Amino acid sequence: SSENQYLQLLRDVLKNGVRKEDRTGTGTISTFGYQMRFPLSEGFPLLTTKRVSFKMIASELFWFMRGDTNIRYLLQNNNNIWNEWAFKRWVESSEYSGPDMTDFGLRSQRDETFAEAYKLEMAAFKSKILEDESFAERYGELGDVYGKQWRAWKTARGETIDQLGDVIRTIKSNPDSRRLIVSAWNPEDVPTMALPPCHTMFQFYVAEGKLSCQLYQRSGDIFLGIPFNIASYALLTHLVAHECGLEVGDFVHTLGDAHIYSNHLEQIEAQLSREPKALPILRINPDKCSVFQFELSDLLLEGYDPHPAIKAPVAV
Ligand code: DHF
Ligand code: TMP
Repeated sequence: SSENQYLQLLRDVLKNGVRKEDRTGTGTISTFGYQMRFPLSEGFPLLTTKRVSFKMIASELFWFMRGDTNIRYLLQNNNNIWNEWAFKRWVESSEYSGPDMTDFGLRSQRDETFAEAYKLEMAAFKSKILEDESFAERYGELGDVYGKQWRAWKTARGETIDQLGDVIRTIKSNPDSRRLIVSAWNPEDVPTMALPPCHTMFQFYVAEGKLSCQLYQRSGDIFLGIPFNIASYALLTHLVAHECGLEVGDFVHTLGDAHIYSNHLEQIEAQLSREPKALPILRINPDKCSVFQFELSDLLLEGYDPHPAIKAPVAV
């Protein structure tokens, strides 16, 4: 199945990658430039060699599509994948007066006493985001990340551009266009983002009644981030195809710096010892049409029977 493309990426980087230090201080094995292709008609590319949460992928994508950049919506949907990057801004702010949380990502892996204090602070932060709206407005914000750039890119004239809405309209009116692009990389906004966009830009392509999508990802955490990114863009392609009355073609995933963090090696060894299973099938509620109206209950993933999840620390 197309899962082998991902497993091959793991093997290739283990074999041919080079040691490279990185911003988080964790250390990686890295390679530059890599491409995978997932034919979406063969099944939905959610990994089966470890359980990956489809709910988190869907709620993160809905969050992008709403134009939302505040983790409050994610927390309301029990999605914790962006907490660390909002938390980082909070503990670095002048309003924070709790215990010192400098380098919490690395320290919580190395120091158990600190890890306990960090857990408490993070739990308090999450409750405050959920309960206190004005706190959430200030500290749940990640800056002008994906949602903002996709739906309301600021222009020099003080207007906004709905890149995703525009691209969907163009797919319908001019499917042969070679300009079906959405860019999340806004150089003017990069300095104020909690994390500059990893999925930098994507392009749609229509031929023979099928919609394909290619993503350029500048930086990819092969064990944690990439399984999410593959499924997220596969889901986006399905939703846009559904709205435009097209079949799904391929998801092409192009990577810049593709890296394995040095503290994910045992997990990857375990994953590579497993046999992939059949991919699940995605069903979409046929009564809904616009991609901006979908909710989790409109999606059904049939036949997802993965191997167990494999935990790993995320580099902050
Ligand atoms: N930083 C780094 N270093 N790697 C990332 O993949 C990453 N991804 C971000 C933000 N910053 C990042 C946003 N996406 C997880 C998955 C995707 C994601 C962030 C985190 C993650 O931790 N996944 C775990 C647990 C998910 C769960 O709670 O069930 C996994 O096992 O997949
Ligand atoms: P960087 O900004 O220094 O490249 O760090 C970002 C890290 O997050 C890097 O390991 C890539 C990873 N990442 C993904 O793999 N996928 C994602 O969707 C996001 C947001 C981050």
